[in-house]
Amino acid sequence: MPFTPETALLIVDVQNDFCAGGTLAVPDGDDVVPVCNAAASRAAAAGAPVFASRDWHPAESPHFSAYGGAWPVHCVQGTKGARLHPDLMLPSSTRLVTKGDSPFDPHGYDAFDGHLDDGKGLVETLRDRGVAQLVVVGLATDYCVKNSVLGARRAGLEVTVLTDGIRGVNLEPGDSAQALDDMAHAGAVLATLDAFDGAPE
Ligand code: VGL
Repeated sequence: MPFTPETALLIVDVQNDFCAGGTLAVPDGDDVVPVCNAAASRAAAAGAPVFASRDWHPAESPHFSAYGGAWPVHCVQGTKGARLHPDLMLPSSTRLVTKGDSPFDPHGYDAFDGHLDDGKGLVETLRDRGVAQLVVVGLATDYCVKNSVLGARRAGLEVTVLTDGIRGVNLEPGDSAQALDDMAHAGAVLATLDAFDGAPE
């Protein structure tokens, strides 16, 4: 089932703070970058729209342990840590989905709770484009990837998760395996990029 104009690619939170040297570095997080780039280039070639979500927290976010949340400070609005990984090569038409920017929401994991630069949500934006199918890659398997996939399933989208294009935090061993189970249970298909969209000649 390759990319088509009715498919969208969602690249979740491939930001400096989730990669090597970041404040919440996901083990081997950088490994997703080449898979994201290949998926983005195949999506663009097929006329499939590309979206990149970003965690975009206020400096005093309830998501951070200093303010009652679970996490070290990361992806603070306007900082280097919040920028997309410098090696990501995305089509110029890629649209950013901003999430986690509320000073009140302690989670902000689901890109479907986020908004585009025009203030619209992802569901409405995808519906306007006639998109019925979503392909998901990025960070982290056990948080924002999982929650965005579940959000997409609740919105009635067909979802494929590219397993070679995701990596997990694994605060507890097995968290990523559990997340894969949860996504599959919700009806998401798990596949590698090449299985989803055969390698180009
Ligand atoms: C994420 C942990 C904390 C993610 C965000 O992007 O998956 N993980 N905040």
